[in-house]
Amino acid sequence: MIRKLQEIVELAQEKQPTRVAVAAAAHKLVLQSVQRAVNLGLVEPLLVGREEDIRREAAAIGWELTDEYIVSTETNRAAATAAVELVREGEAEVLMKGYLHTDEMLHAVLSKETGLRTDRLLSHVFVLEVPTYHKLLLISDAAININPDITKKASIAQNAIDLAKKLGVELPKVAALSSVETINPNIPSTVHAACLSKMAERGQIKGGIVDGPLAFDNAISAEAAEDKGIKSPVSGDIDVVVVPDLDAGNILFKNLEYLASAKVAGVVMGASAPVVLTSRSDPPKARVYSLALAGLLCC
Ligand code: COD
Repeated sequence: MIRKLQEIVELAQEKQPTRVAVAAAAHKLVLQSVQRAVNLGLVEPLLVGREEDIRREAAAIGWELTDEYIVSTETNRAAATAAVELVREGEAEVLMKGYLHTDEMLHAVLSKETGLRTDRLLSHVFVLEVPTYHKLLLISDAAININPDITKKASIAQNAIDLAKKLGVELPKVAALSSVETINPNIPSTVHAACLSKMAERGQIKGGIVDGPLAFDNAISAEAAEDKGIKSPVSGDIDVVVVPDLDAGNILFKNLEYLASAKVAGVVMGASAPVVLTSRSDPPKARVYSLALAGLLCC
């Protein structure tokens, strides 16, 4: 079982470099992270965007690009479409969001005619290494599905379980989160969480143990659960949290990243290829971890 993000980097380094199409690549932070990943032997990039801008930004970080790295397009929207097309055509194995808005990237990915859709829901999974927790913690969905219903949450849980298994967790433990651990119809996430728990028991979510509703303290700490008299098969040892909605998930992961010094990687599951969807303010390190994670998932 993988316990550190650095282990993901090391495992990805054992493989051939992953061919990555980077949409809207003309930005210093984006190029720095791709350059770092190239130097680590993780990726072989196709940088999609305005050639002039890509060359200027690359020169600013001292990266002399060879022609075969660049695919020239005029606008961000065209870059997103072209990068998705490179993945569809098999020229690239992974799609990476550069300096453009998440929804712009996702619309290209979700296009019925030219996107990377499958019969599965696309959902994002953050993989966090939190210094105060004994294993990697997966958080989903904090980046794509805004206010998912129960059916979507079941798919979100399934995608996260599938990723946890790829990271070597045999039987992932999932906490379906809410603010309290008893069912209150006035708090819809408690009802959703209880349903997810039952759906896993009935085989509608496969390959993991799902329990909920759990508040974050009872999910993370067995003592906290015990103090409240909660008997849960996952408390204190969870691999995955399924969050009530995008806002809650986003606040949770940024909290852990900024206040608890968590290291972060992330990937979109459910598309025909892994998609790296880092935020525009993410440091190069997070992007490199995400590229390594995506590399591990493809092929
Ligand atoms: N998986 C698969 N198909 C989907 C998904 C999904 N997660 N979401 C929508 N679709 C399909 C629908 O079935 C439909 O066919 C088509 O895509 C359009 O669906 P809409 O109209 O419901 O979706 P949109 O286009 O309004 O929005 C989809 C987004 C993913 C762009 C939207 O949910 C979004 O903006 N998410 C938040 C992204 C974001 O800003 N994240 C930032 C936080 S870091």
